[in-house]
Amino acid sequence: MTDFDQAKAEDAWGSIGSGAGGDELEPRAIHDFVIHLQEEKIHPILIFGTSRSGKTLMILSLLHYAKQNPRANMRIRLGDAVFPPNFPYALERHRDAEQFYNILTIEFANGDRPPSTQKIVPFFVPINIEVAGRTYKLAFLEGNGEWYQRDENSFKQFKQEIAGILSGFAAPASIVFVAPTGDERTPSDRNFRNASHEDLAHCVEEYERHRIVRDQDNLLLLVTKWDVLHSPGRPDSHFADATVADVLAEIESWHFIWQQFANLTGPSRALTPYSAGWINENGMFIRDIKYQLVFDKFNRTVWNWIYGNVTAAASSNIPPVRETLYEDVKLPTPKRPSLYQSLIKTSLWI
Ligand SMILES: Nc1nc2c(ncn2[C@@H]2O[C@H](COP(=O)(O)OP(=O)(O)OP(=O)(O)O)[C@@H](O)[C@H]2O)c(=O)[nH]1
Ligand SMILES: [Mg+2]
Repeated sequence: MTDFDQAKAEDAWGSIGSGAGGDELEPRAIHDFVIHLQEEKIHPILIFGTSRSGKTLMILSLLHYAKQNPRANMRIRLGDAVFPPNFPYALERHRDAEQFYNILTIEFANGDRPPSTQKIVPFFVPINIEVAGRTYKLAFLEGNGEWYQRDENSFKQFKQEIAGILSGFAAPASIVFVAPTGDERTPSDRNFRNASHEDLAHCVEEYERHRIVRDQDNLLLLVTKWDVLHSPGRPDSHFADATVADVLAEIESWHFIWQQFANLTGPSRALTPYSAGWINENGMFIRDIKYQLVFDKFNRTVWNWIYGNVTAAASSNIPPVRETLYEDVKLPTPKRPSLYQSLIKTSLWI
């Protein structure tokens, strides 16, 4: 970190808002936490989305894929605690991370859906990822969707831990905005989706407000529950091999989140459809080995994005070298810019 970055990081603490719910944190504690992340070279993956948008299932599906799959080409394990030991609830937060990594991933593998995340404080699931003898550290943010939802016409402020990272973390961060295509229980009901996207657009605004230096960040608009929109069981290829046109046709009408995301300046932005599993309107997983490769592909795509971000953040080259984990889901170099490329600089089309 340069002196300039250090000065900026020190300056930013005054502007951190207070957290909604939970205890008020000391600015010094948040400062030390963010410096700890930087010193330990832990790459934060901040995940925003309303309740039932698919945050927890996405993390579980990614971890399950990496833990179980020989095609994953990487080894992962739970990393050390992300919060310094004297940080409020540090022990409880790490226990939550252990439970998430050791138990919830197994329950997910057995076909159980996780209960709605109900925590007093956010926690991170720290992951060490080893590829070709090199280890990188990252941490997935896990928290309640309710923290990002409008309540009687007003939004809650971001939790201080999150605002602290956005305003004080001097290295690049990864941010995932989770935008569901709908609710599997009532697929034709637009209200769930619209409310979720409106609230998510506010998260993008908050990101912009807190994150002044954001050029090196990578943002992903993750279009979750893709199976609700395009059933895997249908004979067309919209589920398994969505084209740019398929996805644009859907998201162009998403006025709140799509406009907010597309108009954002600074960081690299990407977009991809995603499904953690085929789940029907009764909340049952439909397991069909025929589609496993498609679900694997969704996970490989997101891991590729994460790995690219983590390796670029760790790179000492200028410009930083972004490495690829999976060639099969690598973005082909376009021959000429499409409408999509003029809207989004980085994409994950496969
Ligand atoms: N069809 C389908 N349903 C999904 C998918 N992902 C999540 N769901 C459904 O949505 C529900 C909520 O998913 P979660 O991952 O727990 O949502 P969350 O964003 O973590 O929600 P909170 O913890 O309440 O903030 C799950 O129980 C599933 O029923 C998906 O890829 N496809
Ligand atoms: Mg959750």
